[in-house]
Amino acid sequence: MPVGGLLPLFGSPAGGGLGGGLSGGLGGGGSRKGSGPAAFRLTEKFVLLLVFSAFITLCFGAIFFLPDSSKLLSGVLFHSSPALQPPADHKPGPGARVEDPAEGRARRREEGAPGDPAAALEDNLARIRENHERALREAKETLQKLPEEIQRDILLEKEKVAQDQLRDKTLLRGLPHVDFVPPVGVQSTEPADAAIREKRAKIKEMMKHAWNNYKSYAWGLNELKPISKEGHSSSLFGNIKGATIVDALDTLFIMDMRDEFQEAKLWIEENLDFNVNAEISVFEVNIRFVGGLLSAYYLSGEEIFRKKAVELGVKLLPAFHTPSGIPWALLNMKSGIGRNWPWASGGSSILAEFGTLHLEFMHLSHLSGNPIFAEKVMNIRKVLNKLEKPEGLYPNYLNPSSGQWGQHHVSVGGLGDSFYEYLLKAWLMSDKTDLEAKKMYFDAVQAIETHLIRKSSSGLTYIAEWKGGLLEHKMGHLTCFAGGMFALGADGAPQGLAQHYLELGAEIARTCYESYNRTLMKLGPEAFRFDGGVEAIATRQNEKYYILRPEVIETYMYMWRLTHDPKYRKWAWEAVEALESHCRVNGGYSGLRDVYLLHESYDDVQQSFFLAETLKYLYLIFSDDDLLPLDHWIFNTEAHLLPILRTDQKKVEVDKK
Ligand code: DMJ
Repeated sequence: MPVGGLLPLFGSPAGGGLGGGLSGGLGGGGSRKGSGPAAFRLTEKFVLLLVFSAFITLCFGAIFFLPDSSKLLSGVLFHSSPALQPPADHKPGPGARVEDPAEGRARRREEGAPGDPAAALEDNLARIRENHERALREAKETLQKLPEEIQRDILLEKEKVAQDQLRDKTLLRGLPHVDFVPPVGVQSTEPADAAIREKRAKIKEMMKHAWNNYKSYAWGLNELKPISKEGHSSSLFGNIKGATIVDALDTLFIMDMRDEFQEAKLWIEENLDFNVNAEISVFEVNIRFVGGLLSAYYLSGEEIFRKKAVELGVKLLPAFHTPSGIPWALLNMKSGIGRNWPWASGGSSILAEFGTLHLEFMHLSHLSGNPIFAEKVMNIRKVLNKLEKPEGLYPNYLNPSSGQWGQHHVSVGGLGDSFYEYLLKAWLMSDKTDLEAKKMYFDAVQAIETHLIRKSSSGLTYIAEWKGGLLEHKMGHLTCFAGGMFALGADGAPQGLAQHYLELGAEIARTCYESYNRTLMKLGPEAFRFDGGVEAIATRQNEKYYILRPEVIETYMYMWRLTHDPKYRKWAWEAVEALESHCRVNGGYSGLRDVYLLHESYDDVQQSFFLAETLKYLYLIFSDDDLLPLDHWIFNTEAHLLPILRTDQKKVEVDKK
């Protein structure tokens, strides 16, 4: 795409005029609008002038007001020139520690008498000298920057200050009053059929086994190691604690495990702390923690969950401090400094990560009365809509600085998956008023069908991966969620296509079922292939593991709800039996290293999503449809519940008292 295509966006107040220069600078090509001195705008001239006059003032200050200022000036201005460095005999010898000026002052203060006027004067002068040195350094750095970069830095800094103010305000003043809307369909009736009742009870027992073991051996930590019987920590959450507790909340609630729900709530009140000095994954923390807390609030009406969700949402806002507004993947919760995964194509952000914030952020605005969260995610959409898509497809990588795509890899599995899911659900969650999301979803699905969806020689439909135009005939376990997505979206499909999308969902469900059925353990591998004479089978050792993932069961749940074809209950029950035979251990449930072996090789992790998703979807398959009806609830990508925002409820009711 010509670089100029981005300019109108970045010229707008939201884009802040900052990316125009950057995209021009990085994108190369001829359309460097706004670059070169002739094109300087008034503000840019003004900034340059300011910087220059600050520099001159500092030089004068240094000459006239500092003792021994000539030495200082030469030290500061010419410190990079070896000819002007102090003689070698002034340097510390090998092994000697260099004393920093502040340390020296402190030492001298300790050595001298208290209140020594000479020491105080020396102190003051040294401080002035350090400030001058810093100012000169900054002025020098600023002079080396392009005017566009200066302007961008000013805007980012302004935004950072505004967000810090918002955080302080939100946390100090408390949240506005919101009328709690009693949740629909959270008290389900027992299924009439005794066999189904029994199966449902069995799944609740599985939840108890997972929860009780977590409680016994890893309470308050993120996850459980069911073989070692101790806590498991994952770098995805930095040192935020309690991932299993927050992820399990809504499953406990709908399974009517009220005592467990109360102990989880108490732990959250007393221990859940986001003031951690560590780097977290913005995506994971959003889907599990923000999603889990929002869901618990909407089910129970307990204010603590709303408060914690908004507090965490505010903490995530600095991730959006990038020139394009596309957030960083990783964020230090204390410093607010973000970055991307080092392995991601040229410093790119990941489609499935920045594209999976929308649902939670819309609800954060709804519950806090502050539009900032919605603005952030709507800006992501705006950036995406300005970009040209190769063959109508969305690449997995997008550079947050240039606002341009990285590598042209496309996937409906890892790195892409939940972006598509959130387009569809954004439309549904808006009570079908967000027509932009609907269009983006159906356009994307059409391109996916044309370029990625294929049939194997025996007739299994699968979704391949696209690597810059070449197909890799592999489908991930993660990709299996798409069966449910196609079926859920069928209702709103362009004319005449509803039945087609329902059938496509059923075909994907069948393929994913086969990926389970063709293993010895009857649980699916991480990825399976359709080449070299195989179909729906993992051929590489590092793709044979199963980590208690939910996607196949998630698709069975949607297919069951939308068709009531009994085969989905049958397949789901086969999965329950396989989980019980191969993953259940004394200390909880464990993932498996190879599903094609006769004997289990455990990975020793009970993933928090096993309680949030796998067990919840299984429970729903064996419940009547009046439990969490799909026309009232949306499941976020971690199976947390968000109510559809009815048109008449969309305005937050702020208490005017
Ligand atoms: C979950 O955290 C979510 O479902 C996410 O969208 C994908 N990965 C895991 C489960 O496999």
